[in-house]
Amino acid sequence: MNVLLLSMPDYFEHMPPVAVRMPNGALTSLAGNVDSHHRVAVADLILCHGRVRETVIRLVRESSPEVVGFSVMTFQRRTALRMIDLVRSLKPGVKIVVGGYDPALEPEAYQGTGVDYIVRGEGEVTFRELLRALELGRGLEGIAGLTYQDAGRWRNNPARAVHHLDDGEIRRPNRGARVLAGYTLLGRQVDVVETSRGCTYDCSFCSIIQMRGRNFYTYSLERVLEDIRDAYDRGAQSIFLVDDNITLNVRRFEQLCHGIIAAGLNKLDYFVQAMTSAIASQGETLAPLMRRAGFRYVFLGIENILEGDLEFLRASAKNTARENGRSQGNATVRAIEYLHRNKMYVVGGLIVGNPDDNSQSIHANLAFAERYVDWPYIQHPTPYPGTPMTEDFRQRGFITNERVEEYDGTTAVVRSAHLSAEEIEYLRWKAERWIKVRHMPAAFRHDPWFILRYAPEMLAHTFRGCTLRGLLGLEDGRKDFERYKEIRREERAYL
Ligand code: B12
Ligand code: SF4
Repeated sequence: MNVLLLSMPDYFEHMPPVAVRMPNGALTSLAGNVDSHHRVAVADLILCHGRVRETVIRLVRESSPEVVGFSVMTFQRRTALRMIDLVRSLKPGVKIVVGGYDPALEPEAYQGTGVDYIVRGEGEVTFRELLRALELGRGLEGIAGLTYQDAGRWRNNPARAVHHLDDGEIRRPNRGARVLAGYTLLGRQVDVVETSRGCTYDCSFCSIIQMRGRNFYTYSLERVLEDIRDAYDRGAQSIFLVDDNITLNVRRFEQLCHGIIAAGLNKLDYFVQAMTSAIASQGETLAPLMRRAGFRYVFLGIENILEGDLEFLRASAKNTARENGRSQGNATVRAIEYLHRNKMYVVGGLIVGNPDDNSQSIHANLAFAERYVDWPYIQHPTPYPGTPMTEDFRQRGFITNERVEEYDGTTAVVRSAHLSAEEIEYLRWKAERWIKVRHMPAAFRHDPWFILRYAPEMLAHTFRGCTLRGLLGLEDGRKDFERYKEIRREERAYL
């Protein structure tokens, strides 16, 4: 069968396509796991900004798919549904499959929309079995993890058990299926690699637990190194390790670093998401090793620097430093010091706008980011489907915006007890622009040509909506903010 797999073009404030165009790891993993006689084309639509409609029309013509699969996050739902209509209009008989966090956690949103099949949870084996059943005209009732229509009614087959990853059931991704080019992270070709799946914590804002439960499974290091090698052979210069929480097993992470060095793959730049408590407690030995392995940016899920907010986010445990099993207070500063001492940059993940936040508590977090983090990744609590936090906000009546296309993490859609959603977003937006600018010299030292060429575009993105008068304080900065919001509203019409 001919299969076309698409990821959505929607991006959010911290990932301007001029600087960041990352592949979607799910699609190549699906492509690597269907039976080998299928012809699969993978297209990440982040690569064709401004030409989304034309590109989809061309891809449908060229690949003539019998099945089209969509990978969708919640803020991309509206675009996905529009694109499904477009694909159907081009090829009425095509079968449409959706998967990823949004369809899995809110399948009802896709029923009655032109979608034929919804894949819940991990997709490799479910999708493989679905293609087999469609090809052979078999029934679908035995395919775990599938939601489908039967005699006009939607049926949810039982959930599929999470894969244990160490048994070879999931084969390596097929990057050769990609039909678009141009992936980049600040000018270097980037690829994504998974080494593990899952997390044993239960932060209230995170979708992972609802998706797959609290667990942690790992691929063999041999497979991981082969996967990195494959990405490298295809031109990658940077690797984003997309694991939910690779630092759950620090010994294994250290072995991976050693493996990368031994295989000579430390000439690549690595980006990883890490837990502050693990870096703080093991950083003495772990951080220098990470540096030798090529790690350059470390995303730290700091979430918040105030205890009350951390409790609300259920993120206290992962931010607590421990020594000999004893709590030694907040781990964040210590983790950051280890990373900085070893010449790595900290992408600081913070969440402001929690239920009890007022302007002082938000300013305290912004001041922390200004002082300690190299690249701020500050977001607002966002009520994604199925998370405990969503339920909490709903009960308090704090959700002020139900337009899911704005659930991108940097649009505040929830108010606090003291501030409106708009005010929360304004405080963050105003401070964060300047923190980002401070990282330009470091980025310039690493990639001078890229920065020289694209700095104007990157700055224009960061300061969208701003006038000189506003920046100099001669005009109320809120006018700049309103213009920014308007630009953001317009650019969400990807199709
Ligand atoms: C790495 C990552 C990123 C990276 C890279 C994204 C990319 N291009 O792949 C970066 C840092 C850029 C990123 C950014 C964002 N992310 Co992100 N990200 C992740 C993370 C940690 C891993 C994704 C991944 O690659 N997993 C590995 C692949 C193999 O697994 P998978 O994506 O789950 O896919 C499997 C199934 O879902 C399913 N499947 C998926 N698609 C499809 C399609 C079909 C047809 C089928 C059949 C099956 C299927 O099968 C796949 C294989 O088993 C996830 C959390 C997680 N555990 O997945 C969050 C996550 C997906 N991100 C999330 C969000 C919200 C964002 C942001 C909007 C804001 C933010 N919080 O950072 C931005 C927006 C990005 C943008 N486009 O601008 C949310 C989505 C929640 C939701 N309900 O939509 C998640 C779940 C994290 C969370 N907060 O809980 N992200
Ligand atoms: S530690 Fe990270 S991956 Fe684990 S539940 Fe919390 S936010 Fe999600």
